[in-house]
Amino acid sequence: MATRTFRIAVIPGDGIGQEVVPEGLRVLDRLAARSGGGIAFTYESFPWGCEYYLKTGRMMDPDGLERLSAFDAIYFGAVGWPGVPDHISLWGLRLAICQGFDQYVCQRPVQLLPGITSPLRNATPETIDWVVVRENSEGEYAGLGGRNLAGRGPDREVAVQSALFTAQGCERIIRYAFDLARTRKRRKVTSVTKSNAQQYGMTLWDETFQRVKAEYPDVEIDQWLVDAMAARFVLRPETLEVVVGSNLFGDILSDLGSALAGSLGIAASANIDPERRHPSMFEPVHGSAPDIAGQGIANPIAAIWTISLMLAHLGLKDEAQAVMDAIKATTASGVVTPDLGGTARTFDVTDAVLAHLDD
Ligand code: GGG
Repeated sequence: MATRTFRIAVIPGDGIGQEVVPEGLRVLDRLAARSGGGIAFTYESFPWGCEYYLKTGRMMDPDGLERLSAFDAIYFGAVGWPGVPDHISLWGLRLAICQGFDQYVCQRPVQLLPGITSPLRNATPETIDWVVVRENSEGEYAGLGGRNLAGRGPDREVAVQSALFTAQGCERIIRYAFDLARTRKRRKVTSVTKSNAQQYGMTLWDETFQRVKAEYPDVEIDQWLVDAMAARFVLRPETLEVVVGSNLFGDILSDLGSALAGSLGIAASANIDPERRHPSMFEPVHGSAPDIAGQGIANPIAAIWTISLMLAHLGLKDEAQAVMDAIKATTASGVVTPDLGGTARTFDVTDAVLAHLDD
């Protein structure tokens, strides 16, 4: 049997990124070992992040994208650390890769796993189960603007930050959401904007949504304003299936969704180039968590669930499902870290996942 080898670029980044990424790699190694030579993963690790910045003045090397382009996928941990301004670290690494590779989809599943308690009174794994599709290439993260006119005097500086919405950018993310809905148990897409107040960019989004939906008569739709949607996440989560929104709204809503599913420590995400012109990048939603970094208690579930998303993207559907099943068996058995009310350490949780992979 010929071995299918997948080349993975590994960027642990900062803080707990360095603790959870090795746990995800343990899962990949176990899958390779149990495949009997069917699949293999090779890794190259990149030291980029805030420590690298403090040494070199750069979050990643100038030829970083070129080097990453040789890989089948990128596995990323977290970015951000005290001592480096957050906008420097975010733009220098995560956004440089997502935007540089036009990974215009950020897909973030929200699912209540067995054994985990949601802060919502009546939540069940059936009522908390949807996907946030975050536009990942433009919108509020276009980086357009500036700070100037400081010469006007102390406390009178002016800053401008503009959101960019293009018809093409809106169409491709909305179309992705509709296509995704066709793969889900309920074919439904909910679009989120704030077009009553954001009367230019977000009306373009709304109009594009209306145009694209005509091509998907089999998919149910609704369109909500983001403030009302935040309340709906809490009050009527069972009505959600695929939620598509701008870069900023998608980011905020997916954090809310993760909290409702029990913890940011379980939330996975995939930054995808659907056209596969470039490698896609897979990362837990959580950041570097300086408050718990180095203690060995970071929850590895988000990083391991992220591995499942990566496997699915690489065409390894059975392996992706096996990882999800092992995660669910682990949470159901109560082997969880302190963010979920448990006493397990990072390593213990991965050990349990690996044991369930062998069930
Ligand atoms: N693993 C995700 C991560 O490190 N995120 C850092 C962050 O601050 N992200 C903000 C954003 O992507 O909007």
